[in-house]
Amino acid sequence: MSERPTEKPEFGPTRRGFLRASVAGGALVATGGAAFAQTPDPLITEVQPWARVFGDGIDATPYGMPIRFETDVIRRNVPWLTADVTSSINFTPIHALDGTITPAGCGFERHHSGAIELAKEDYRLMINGLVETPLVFTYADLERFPRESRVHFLECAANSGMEWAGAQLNGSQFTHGMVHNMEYTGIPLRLLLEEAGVKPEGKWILVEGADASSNGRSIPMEKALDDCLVAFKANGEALRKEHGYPVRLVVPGWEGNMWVKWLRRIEVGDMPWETREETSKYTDTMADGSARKWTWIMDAKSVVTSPSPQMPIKSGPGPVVITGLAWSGRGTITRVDVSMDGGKTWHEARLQPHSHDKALHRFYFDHVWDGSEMLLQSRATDSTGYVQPTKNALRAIRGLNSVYHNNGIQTWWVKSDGEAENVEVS
Ligand SMILES: Nc1nc2c(c(=O)[nH]1)N[C@H]1C(S)=C(S)[C@@H](COP(=O)(O)O)O[C@H]1N2
Ligand SMILES: [Mo]
Repeated sequence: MSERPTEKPEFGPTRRGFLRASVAGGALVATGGAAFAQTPDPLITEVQPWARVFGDGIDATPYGMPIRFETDVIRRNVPWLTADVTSSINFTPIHALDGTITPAGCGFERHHSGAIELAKEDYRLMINGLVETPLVFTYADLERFPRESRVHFLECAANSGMEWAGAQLNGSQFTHGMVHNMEYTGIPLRLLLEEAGVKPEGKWILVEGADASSNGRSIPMEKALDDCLVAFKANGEALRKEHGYPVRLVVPGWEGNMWVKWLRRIEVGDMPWETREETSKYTDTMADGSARKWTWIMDAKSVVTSPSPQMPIKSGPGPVVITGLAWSGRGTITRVDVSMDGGKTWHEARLQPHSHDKALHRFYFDHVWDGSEMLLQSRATDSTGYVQPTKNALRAIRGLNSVYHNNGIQTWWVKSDGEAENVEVS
């Protein structure tokens, strides 16, 4: 019997040296050398348990959930904000996501009277008021109208609202997580309004939900006929219960409160209704006591999602991917700059291509970190040329009484141990 040479890899100094030399100009530099173990690594050299068995059968997960190692990528709330279950807010784990689409299962929720369960068979949508023919649609009726699919962000007007007086919540999930971005499939609202026939005096619509709060809002006819969708799918599947199943309104670029869930009625009128949601709420009291009203559009905003307080730099000095999100209710994002010294100097980040109008954009800035402290910021510019302001610039105009529409620049203080904290620079 002839002796055959062993096929087991050897990790003597010579071979290691060869590996090191062969990749020195490429992968080794890019990874900071972290991938090259000094001793034989059983994860490379040994056949692992998962390679010796059959995995789960395909019918084990007819509707899949994330693997158990990812169970901390979840919506979270801030206990002092949600005193009871019927007035609830939670936050998208934006610190742990990448790309731009928010998985429905972790897209934040905001309900004024809880999330209701409404079956398609029980669903009705009424259009009444200043129309030629008042109409009631069933879910099946809606499915027969021409539909479109579009990606849009939804941001609650109160996102970052707790930060008006100063840095407060420690994590991008909590400071900026009242935003999600999904691909909606729905009927242009214009088609349904045309079906009913809007009378010439019809200049506004009132939109209401089927939940107890009804969340009524007035929307000018111009916007209703422009780009609103009566949506029944998000990210390809039926809306989740908490996002308005079976039908919600999509109002691209406008504050989340107008995106009525469980949409049940659209009334056409000749003036706004002045509902609770647009008078005592979703109106800002200025420093002099006057009210700033009808602030529908979400202005350009951005945030570094990693590194951030929930995403410290664990790998020490060397290459670090600085990444975040940027969006504008007025169009697209044309540029994002990143600062590591609290806004003194700026560096243009890489914006991911194929971004959508009034949708989240992803930016990256690849940095070789020397381990010194950073005051990390991002600053978005949108397609109208508007540049995201500092928090102090906003306060100079709007005072400190506001809750809504805080789109100021966020600062993370990244310390030399890689931990990060929510701070402000003056
Ligand atoms: N019917 C109804 N629609 C509603 C609400 C509600 O409580 N009831 N909340 C509004 C608010 S304030 C926001 S920010 C968004 C939140 O949408 P989401 O829960 O899908 O994130 O829905 C809006 N639409
Ligand atoms: Mo909201």
